[in-house]
Amino acid sequence: MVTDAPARATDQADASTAEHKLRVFSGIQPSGNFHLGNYLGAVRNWVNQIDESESIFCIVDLHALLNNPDPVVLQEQIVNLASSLLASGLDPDKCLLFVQSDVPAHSELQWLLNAVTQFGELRRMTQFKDKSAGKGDAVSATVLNYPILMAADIILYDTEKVPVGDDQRQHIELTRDIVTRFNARYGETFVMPEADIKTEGARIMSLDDPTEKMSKSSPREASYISFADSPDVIRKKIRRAVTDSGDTITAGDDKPALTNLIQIYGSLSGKSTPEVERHFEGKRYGDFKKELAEVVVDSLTPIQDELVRLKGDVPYISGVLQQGAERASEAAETKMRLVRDRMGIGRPR
Ligand code: ATP
Ligand code: LTN
Repeated sequence: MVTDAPARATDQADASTAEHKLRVFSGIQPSGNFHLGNYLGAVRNWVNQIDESESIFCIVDLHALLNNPDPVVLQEQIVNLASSLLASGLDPDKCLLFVQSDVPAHSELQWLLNAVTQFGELRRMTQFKDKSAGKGDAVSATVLNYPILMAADIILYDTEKVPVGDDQRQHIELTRDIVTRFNARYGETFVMPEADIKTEGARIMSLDDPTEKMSKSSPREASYISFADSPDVIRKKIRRAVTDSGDTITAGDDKPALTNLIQIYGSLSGKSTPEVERHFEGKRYGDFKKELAEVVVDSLTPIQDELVRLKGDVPYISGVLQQGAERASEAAETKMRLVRDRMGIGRPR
């Protein structure tokens, strides 16, 4: 069970004791179809460490506004994502799961952190460069300010470890800079978080373009394997996945497509890249893809069955999220009182 967060801020000495459970926080956007990259790069790692840490997971609906979602669709995506997370193994008795906007402290802290964040650091973020490309001055301010909200999400709960995929490394570096600056200016207030990025599965690429990361908000369905895909659709997508020239099943810098498929196979079957290469020595691309498709289907089917069951039980999903939000709010509010105090805002007390 997750206990009260606030003790953490002043309780760093605990870190060396045997009972200390690391505070883990991560977020995911309700921005489209939960896919294999989300699972292998992030959510599977959330589940794997749930017993030995105090975990908080957040469906970041405010971040998803970046894509201008239709309000009705956004609500559906929140239910879908919550169901996918629970079905993937996030046991609500062992972690907090809630929706970001249900805890208004996230947006409040985001505004306050603007005071210790520079325009130049935001403009230099790779994600800002990618998502603003070609838009000129019309680019939404959410794209620029996005990493400050992410920093607020993380540091509000005295987070020590942030399990994410490789694409979030830079945002966590910025979060660390924000913590350093805030603590230096206002006194020790926030815990310094660290990224937790695994070597396996941290960057799953698109099936139709191995130079681009698999992404929820991609308009190209063939680019990702969604947890909503049927076994036949999964088999078809893998059969049509692009490959590299040559005929051996080997990874390498000159073989981005095969490297990606080998990564997926290895991550799901628990094999290293050399083991996968050995397993497919002398085999053809077609044989590899057939076996890969079966490994993916077998791994996803039990999660998908549970996902369908949960999705139909909106009152249950809503109850889990409400309970998560209530408990997160208590921790967040205690932290916010300290932050407001440190910054000297609010009426005199
Ligand atoms: P969007 O396309 O809307 O940005 P996304 O698919 O990138 O969505 P996020 O909600 O931004 O997903 O990310 C949730 C988590 O999944 C993050 O920890 C992120 O690093 C991880 N993740 C996303 N895509 C991949 C991927 N292709 N490989 C590994 N991890 C990924
Ligand atoms: N920016 C992340 C999602 C995200 C997040 C967070 C991840 C929002 N807040 C806090 C970890 C911790 C993304 O786009 N993947």
